[in-house]
Amino acid sequence: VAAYDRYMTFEEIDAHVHETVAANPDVASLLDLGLSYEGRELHGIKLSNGAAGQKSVWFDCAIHAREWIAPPVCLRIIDEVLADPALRDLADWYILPVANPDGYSYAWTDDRFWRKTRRPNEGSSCIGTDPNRNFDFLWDSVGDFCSEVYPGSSAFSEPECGAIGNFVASNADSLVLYVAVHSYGEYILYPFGHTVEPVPNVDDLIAAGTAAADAIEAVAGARYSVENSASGLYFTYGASDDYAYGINAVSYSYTFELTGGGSGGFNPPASLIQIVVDEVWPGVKALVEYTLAN
Ligand code: 0X9
Ligand code: ZN
Repeated sequence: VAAYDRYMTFEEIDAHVHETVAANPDVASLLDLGLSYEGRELHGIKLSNGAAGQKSVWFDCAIHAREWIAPPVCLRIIDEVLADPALRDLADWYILPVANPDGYSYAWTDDRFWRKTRRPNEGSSCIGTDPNRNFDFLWDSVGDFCSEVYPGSSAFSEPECGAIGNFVASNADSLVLYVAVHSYGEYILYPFGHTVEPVPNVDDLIAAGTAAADAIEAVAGARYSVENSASGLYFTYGASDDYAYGINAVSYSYTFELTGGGSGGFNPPASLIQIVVDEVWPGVKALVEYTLAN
């Protein structure tokens, strides 16, 4: 079981992933997506009942480096799915607790509010790309190197994004649900980020998102707001959720924006971790149950 009374470093989380796989060889296996720019392992977990032809669901956390409240949610999902065979009968679960390990590590050592990757930009002293603008769906080159939302020199210029994108595209046959866990704002966002035009299955996206928000509210009283990304937040191009949905890898795709706290919203006290994972897990469960049934 992961620690929920303090934030874990990338090394601690990676070690926890390996220990979990080693301790549960019958249901857990290592999800190895290769290396980050600086050579850190993109390691997640696959949880499965081992049956062939299962549907699957995906969760990634902390593609934005400073959003430390996200990895505990991924770790909590792993704990829950390990403990309940019925959840593994619903689907295979792919969970990547730290999607941007270089940035996450840099946020520990140097800059608590770092957002981007750590790959240098040729011709600039400003480092990094916004990984959630780097996916190869309606990727847009607009933005300067120093911007917090710099989209990168090309779609999938960031190995972290390419690894996730490649996995999602290669597993389109089985995937039904993609969730990127971010902070903050208490939103459940659905595609697209580039338009407020309703997508074809918008009613299903809202119904599933609302099932999740209701389950969260039942625990917490916090009301996550279910919104189109563009109208609920702002316009974006090249985000991971829009990629998964836009290439038709999944019919259900979301970004969870968790509860914020501390300076600027991105530094919730560690005392909030347990509260957030306790309230978000029932939402995740309800979302997976809904999307697998519909
Ligand atoms: O801007 C983002 O990437 C996300 N918000 S955050 O504060 N965590 O940076 C929202 C992304 C929502 N999804 C799309 N716009 N497609
Ligand atoms: Zn984010």
